[in-house]
Amino acid sequence: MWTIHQTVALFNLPFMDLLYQAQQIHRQHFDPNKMQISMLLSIKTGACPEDCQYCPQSARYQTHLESEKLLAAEQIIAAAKQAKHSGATRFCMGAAWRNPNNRDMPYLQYIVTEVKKLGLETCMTLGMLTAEQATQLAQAGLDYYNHNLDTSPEFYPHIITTRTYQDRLNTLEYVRQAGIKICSGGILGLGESEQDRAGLLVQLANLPKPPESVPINMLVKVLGTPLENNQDIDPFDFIKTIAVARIMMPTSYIRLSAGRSKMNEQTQALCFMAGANSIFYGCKLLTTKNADQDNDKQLLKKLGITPETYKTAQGDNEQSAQLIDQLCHADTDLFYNAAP
Ligand code: SAM
Ligand code: DTB
Ligand code: SF4
Repeated sequence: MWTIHQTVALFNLPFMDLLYQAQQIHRQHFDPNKMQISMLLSIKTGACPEDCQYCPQSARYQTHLESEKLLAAEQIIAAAKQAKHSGATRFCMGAAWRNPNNRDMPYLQYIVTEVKKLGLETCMTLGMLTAEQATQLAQAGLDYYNHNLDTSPEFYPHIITTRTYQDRLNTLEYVRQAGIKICSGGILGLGESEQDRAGLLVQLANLPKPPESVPINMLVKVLGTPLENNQDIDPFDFIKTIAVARIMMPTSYIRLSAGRSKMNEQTQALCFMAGANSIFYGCKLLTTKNADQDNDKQLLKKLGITPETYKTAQGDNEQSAQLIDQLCHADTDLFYNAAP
């Protein structure tokens, strides 16, 4: 079990010592030159009843976002095909819900089955789940469920009041019990202290089993949200948090998640050195701009990093070959374009 004291001690290490330790641990468990590539699609956008202060999709803030109802299955499957074609191994679908309605479960199960048939890993993030809903998604074959703890238990009530930290932990428990892999992480730049960052990582690392995937997001400041004028986080503090996460959760994938469009190449490279080995690729996150795809291809190429392959039941590795090909021939543009 990790303590706050131990975690803060890691944060206090000299930067080079911390990075060296993280990189050593990283190399014990992963190929340092491989990157897991996920693609995101918002399957239901905006008009969310929750009050998460960072989120452009909350109905409480005037963010100039066009709401969209749940997408039609054909639209989702077409986007998944393009993601596969671009070389992604995982397709993540997000909905701006507090929780899914039971009446939508058969539809969501159908989507999971169809996306899996394409030879992609599936991930959904739909808000809070009941134990029964988690079981239904598991039965459909959902590989990952994303549900972030976002920050420390102490700082959390300053950011969200419409559901509790314990609600989130309960959903993670139902997902785990149903046999779905957990994707859970947080956001930096909410106004939290280093102690809060340590608190978040302690919560994640001390779960009965740490999440298989840990997204570390940098706040995307969206006009109209209460956090629109937050201070930027120092890139070194961001890199340090990745390194501490890597040390505390040696076998989890750490995703350098939202915020890459505001990071220079050197910051991203240091995040990869600190142990980040997963990214969202594609022009859009859920509702905001992602890092430029051509720049991503160039950056990975410059660093000699290639996409990880997902070995499907059919042994289908062709999609990774696609992205490798595109990384090496940056002029071919076959990339996925999410809805504008
Ligand atoms: N509505 C569901 C929920 O909140 O559980 C799923 C979608 S929600 C948009 C998924 C995650 O995106 C949030 O938990 C949060 O960590 C992240 N997120 C949302 N807005 C963000 C922003 N402006 N910057 C960085 N991350 C953000
Ligand atoms: C996660 O941790 N980050 C992603 C994904 N999980 C669903 C979402 C980032 C959203 C950034 C703001 C937006 O594009 O709306
Ligand atoms: Fe709604 Fe999820 Fe955004 Fe919170 S983070 S406002 S629950 S879409």
